[in-house]
Amino acid sequence: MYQVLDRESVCDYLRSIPAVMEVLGSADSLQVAEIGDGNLNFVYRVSSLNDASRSVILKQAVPYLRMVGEEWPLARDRMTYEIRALTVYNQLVPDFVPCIYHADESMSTLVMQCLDDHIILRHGLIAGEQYPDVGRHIGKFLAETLFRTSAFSMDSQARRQLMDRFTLNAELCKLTEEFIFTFPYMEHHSNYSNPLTDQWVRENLRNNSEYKLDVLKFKELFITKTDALLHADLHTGSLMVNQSESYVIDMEFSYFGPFGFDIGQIMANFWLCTTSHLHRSTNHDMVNWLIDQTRVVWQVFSSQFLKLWFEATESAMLTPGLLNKTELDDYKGRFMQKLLQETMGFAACCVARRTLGIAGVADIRDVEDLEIRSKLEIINLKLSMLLMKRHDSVIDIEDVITLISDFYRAQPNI
Ligand code: ADP
Ligand code: SR1
Ligand code: MG
Repeated sequence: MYQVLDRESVCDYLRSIPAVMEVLGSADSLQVAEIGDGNLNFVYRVSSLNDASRSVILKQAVPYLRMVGEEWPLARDRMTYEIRALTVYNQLVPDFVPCIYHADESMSTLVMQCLDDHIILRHGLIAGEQYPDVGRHIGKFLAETLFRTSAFSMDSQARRQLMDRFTLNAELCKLTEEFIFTFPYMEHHSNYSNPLTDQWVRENLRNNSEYKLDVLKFKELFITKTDALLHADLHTGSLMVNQSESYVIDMEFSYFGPFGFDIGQIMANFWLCTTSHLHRSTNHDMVNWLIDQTRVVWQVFSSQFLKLWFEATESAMLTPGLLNKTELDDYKGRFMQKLLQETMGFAACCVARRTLGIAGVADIRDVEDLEIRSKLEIINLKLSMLLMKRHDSVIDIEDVITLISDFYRAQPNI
């Protein structure tokens, strides 16, 4: 029976779960802190008073959108999809996700490994911290999760059965359809407003038919393309990192969608932070490092994806004897170029939504001076429009990196 937990009832709830008590040890000395800073759910860190290293995270979905309140109902079955995706990820990429101690779809709760030695990547990047392996880890995570749940890897029936477990993540897909692909490009009461940016947006972005029609093309891809199981909310707030490890959290938006959406979303978030360092940093070290990490993400993703593809001889897509090596190599080359182009288009949408929509990013929204913030916002929007304009002509990742580097080199320090 579903019950909303609070700081008091969390302990009683956990005490009734033997697998969790094995981690926490003694049942009568638990401490609880609500640490959720996300938009949707409640997250508690529960630890032993005697031994703070014994800790777990309990995440519970409530039947509304946390960032707005009870007046915005939202089905709590989003936790079912987070549990399912985290279970799949634990099979595919156990080194990159927290392990599950307990999951209860009826209570919409997930109890998982507490990442005490890690911080949210967004927070670290804003502070100017660099993580030497993060781009490589993200590239590997993307290749393994996307390839192994795609028709290039799975057989047709098994893949459709897996898809079936994610098809009805309907409310969260609708949130994305609206908040990433619709509202930011029109007047809408939910949009963020900075009076110093609004007029520029009206004149240059919401009046730009070519740009809006391109956004619609990507909305269509988001709705219709079912390449692989996506995380679907893969931004720098969904990664917890330290100098040697990277963990992906918060996969409640998971569904079968286009490969490029996950890749484009994370790249967009690196570039949002790049823009913020035109103001936050006094030199271009962080700007250059962030851009370079997006190169690494793509390089590692594409080489690992192609390696897995080379090893997969039979799948829903591939039947031995259908294509010779030259034909297959030709197909792969065109496929990877098209995927990079789609990635750029999705990145363009993600940059715009985090600038104009309700769910902004701290990288930009935490800049208190409205004039400075507006300058950064307009840079983001110019970047989004540039990416969208050029997305279908990029040839390879060096082309993209040249485009991005030239763009940032042309911006003043703010
Ligand atoms: P939401 O779905 O509401 O966005 P998140 O899954 O992003 O919630 O979690 C909110 C916050 O809780 C994260 O930003 C992070 O600080 C913390 N958190 C979530 N999962 C863990 C974990 N496994 N270990 C440590 N902290 C976590
Ligand atoms: C109302 S949209 C809230 C946003 O927060 C989540 O993290 C997703 O990014 C979603 O789009
Ligand atoms: Mg979330």
